[in-house]
Amino acid sequence: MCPPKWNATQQFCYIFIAHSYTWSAASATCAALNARLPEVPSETENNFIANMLRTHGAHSGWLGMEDFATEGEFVWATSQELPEYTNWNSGEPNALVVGDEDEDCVEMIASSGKWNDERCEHSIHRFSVICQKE
Ligand SMILES: [Ca+2]
Ligand SMILES: [Ca+2]
Repeated sequence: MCPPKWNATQQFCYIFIAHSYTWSAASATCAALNARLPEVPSETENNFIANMLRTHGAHSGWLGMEDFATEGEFVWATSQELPEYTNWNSGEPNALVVGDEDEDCVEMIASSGKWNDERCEHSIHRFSVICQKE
């Protein structure tokens, strides 16, 4: 059973927060709700998250995935485990370097549900956070 205002799948509860945050601020926002940024085990969950983003008119949303420990090796943030399921956009992750920042965090693009590594401090046009919990 999910709390009021949370949306349920068979595996998780999700809530949409209409605010643009950096990855670390988004992660802290979810942690404050005893939740986390979405970690995606399957296409079913991926589609559900993408639909939530589109329903709310969001451009994209952060996922709980980063390559802080080893550049180019993206892992789920809470478990630090390599993903079994991925849905990278064509040519991603490309680890683009912009200024002093490499792309170490992962966003889901709402229109396609595809993933892109992005600068963690980039919050422009990231009009949303989705949090996930058991
Ligand atoms: Ca990187
Ligand atoms: Ca990228």
